[in-house]
Amino acid sequence: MHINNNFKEKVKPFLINNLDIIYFIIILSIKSFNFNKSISPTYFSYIYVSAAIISSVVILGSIALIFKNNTRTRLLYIFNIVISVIIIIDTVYYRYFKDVMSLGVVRNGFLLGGVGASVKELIHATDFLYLLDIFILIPLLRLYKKVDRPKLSFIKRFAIFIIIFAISTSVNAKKIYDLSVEQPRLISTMFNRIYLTQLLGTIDFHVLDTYNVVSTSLSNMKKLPAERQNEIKTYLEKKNASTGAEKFTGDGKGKNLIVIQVEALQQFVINQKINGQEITPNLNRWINKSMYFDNYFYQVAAGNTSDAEFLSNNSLYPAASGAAYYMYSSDSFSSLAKEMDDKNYYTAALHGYKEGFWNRNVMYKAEKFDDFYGERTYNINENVGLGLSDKSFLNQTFDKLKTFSQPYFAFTITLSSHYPYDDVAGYAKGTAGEFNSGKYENTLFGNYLKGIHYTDQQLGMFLDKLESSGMMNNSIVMLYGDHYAIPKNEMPSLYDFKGIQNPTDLDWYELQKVPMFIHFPGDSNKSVNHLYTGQIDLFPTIANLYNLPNKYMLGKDMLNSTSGDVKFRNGSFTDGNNFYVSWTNTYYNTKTKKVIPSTPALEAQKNTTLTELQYSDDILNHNLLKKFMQEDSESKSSK
Ligand code: GP9
Ligand code: MN
Repeated sequence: MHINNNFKEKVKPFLINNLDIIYFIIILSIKSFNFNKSISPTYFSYIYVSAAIISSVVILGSIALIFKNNTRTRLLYIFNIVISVIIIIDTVYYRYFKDVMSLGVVRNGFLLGGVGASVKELIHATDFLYLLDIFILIPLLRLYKKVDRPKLSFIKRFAIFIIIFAISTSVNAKKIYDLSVEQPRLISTMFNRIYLTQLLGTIDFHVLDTYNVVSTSLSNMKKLPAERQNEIKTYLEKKNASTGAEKFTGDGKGKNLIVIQVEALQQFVINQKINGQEITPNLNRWINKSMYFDNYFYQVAAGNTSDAEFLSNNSLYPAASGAAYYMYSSDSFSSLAKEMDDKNYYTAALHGYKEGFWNRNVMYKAEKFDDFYGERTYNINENVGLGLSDKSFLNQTFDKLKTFSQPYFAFTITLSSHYPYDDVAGYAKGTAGEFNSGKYENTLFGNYLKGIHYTDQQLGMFLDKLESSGMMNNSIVMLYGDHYAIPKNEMPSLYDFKGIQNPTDLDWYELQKVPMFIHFPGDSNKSVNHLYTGQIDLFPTIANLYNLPNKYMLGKDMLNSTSGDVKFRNGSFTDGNNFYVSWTNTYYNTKTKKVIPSTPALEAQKNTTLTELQYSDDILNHNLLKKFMQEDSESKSSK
C-alpha cells in the first residue's frame, strides 16, 4: 500500500514530468546501439559500448534541460531528428564504404575510380525505421504539451543541467581517455574512423570529428603576418632555385610514372640472407637494375603510412601532432598528382583497403588525383595480412594499369606486410615454400622476415610482368618503404640480427632507413647512391625528371644534390656526417659513431631544422599554398 502511494505521489508525476527526456535517452540509446551493431559485423558487446553511448546521449539531452518545459521538449525532438538522420546517412555510407562519414568527406566530396552504385540502391527501406518515432510522436507531443508540468526557475534548471552534464561528461571522457591509452594515436589522427565509432558510438565520433575540423579551420583562418608569409616564400624560393648544372632533367618526359610504396619495408633486409636464404631476392635483383639510394630515411610522424604518402606527394613535413591526411585535407596543395595533371597526365592512387582509412578518400581529392581505386574496385578474393593479399592486389593493379590512358602517374600502396606480421600461413601460401627465419622463428622479428619475403615475391612478380609486357620501356618506376617495421620494444632482435652490442640512439636511427630505388627504362643509370636522403626528397626528384614546377618543396632533388640532409619531425637531423638526436640533445659522428661536442655550425643546423619544420606547419595551418599559388597565377596573367 505504502509503496503504491509513494509511486502515485512521487514517482509517477516525476515520470510524467520528465517523460520527454527519459524517452529521448532511451530511444536514442536504442538507435545508437542498433547502428553500432550494424557496423560491427564480427564482434559487438552492449556492455563494452554502453557507457560511452548512453553518456553521450545524456550529455546531449542535458543541454535541453536548461530550457523551459515546452522548449526543452521541442529541442529534444529536434535532436532526435538530427541524430536519426545522421545515423541513416552513416548507415548508407557504411554500406558502401565500410566507414563512417566525416565532415571532411562532406567538404571535399567523394573520390573513387571505376565504381558506380547509385545512392538509391544503397538505401534500404528499413533505414527509415530510425525516423518512425519522429512521426508517431507528432500527435503525442501535442497531448504532452497540455500536461501541466511544474515550472522550475532558471537557476534550478541550470543546476540540474550542470549536475547531469558533469556526471555524463566525466563518464564519457573516461571512455575516451581509456581508448586513447589503448590506441594512443587514434583520436588525434582518426586513422580508423570506423573502429573509433565502434568503440565510442556515433555521437562521440561526430563530436570529435567536428571539433577537429573546426579547430583546424579556425587556425587556418588566423592570419599569419605578411612579413612571416614573405619570409616563408623567400625561403622556398631560395631552397628551390636552380643551380644551373642539372642532371637527368626531363628524362621522364612522356613516360609513365609508377610509384610503389611498400608497407613496412625496411632497408636492413636488403641483400641479407638468413640460413643461406635471401630475404628479399626479388628486390635485390631489381635494385641491381636500378639507381639505388641506400641512405634513404622514412620521416613519418603520427600519421604513419599516410605521412609517408604525404611527404612523398607534397614534399612537406607531416603534422606536428595528428595526421596531416586528416588535419589538412581542406588545404590546397601543389601536389605531385596536381602537377602531373597539369602536364596532362592521368593520375590515380591504388590501394586495396578501406577507402576511408587514413582519410584517403578525402585527401586524394585535395591532392588532385583523378581517381582512387580502393577496396571497392578490387576483387577481394584472397586475404593475406591486414586485407587483400599483395599478390592479388598487384595482379589486379597490373590489369588496371594496362587500361589507363597514357601517360599516367600511378601511386600504389601495398598492404600484406603489416604489423604484427602474424599471418604466417598466408605468407607461406603466397611464396614458393615457407621462409625459414632460423633462430628468429616464432618471434615478431622472424614473422616480419616471412612477411616481407612474401611481399618481395609479389613485388618481383609485378615488376617482372611490367618488364615482360613492355610497359617498363615507357615507365619510370620508383619503389620505397613507408616506415619502420620493428617497434622499439622488439629492437633487441634486430640489434642481434645486425650484431650490434650496446646499441646507441645513433644505431637505432641508422636502422630507420628504408630502401628506395628508381628504375629507368632499359635498366639505364643503374648505380648506388649513398647520399643521405628521405621521403621528403621524392617529389623534388620527380619534379626534375618530369619538368614539373618545384616552387613549394621543402625537400631536395636527390639526383642533383651534393650534400646529404634529412630532417625528422622531432627535430633530429643528419647531413650524413653528423647525426643529431633531439630527445637527448646529442650529436654523433656517423663514421666514428662517437658522441661529439656541439659546435656553432651544428647549432645553426639545428636551428634551420626547427625553422623549416615551423615553416611547414605554418604553410599547413594557414593554407599558405593556396595563397601562394593564387598570387602566382595572378602575376602570370598580368604579364
Ligand atoms: C592501411 C595501411 C596501414 O590502409 O596503409 O597503415 P599503417 O597502419 O601502416 O599506418
Ligand atoms: Mn604502413
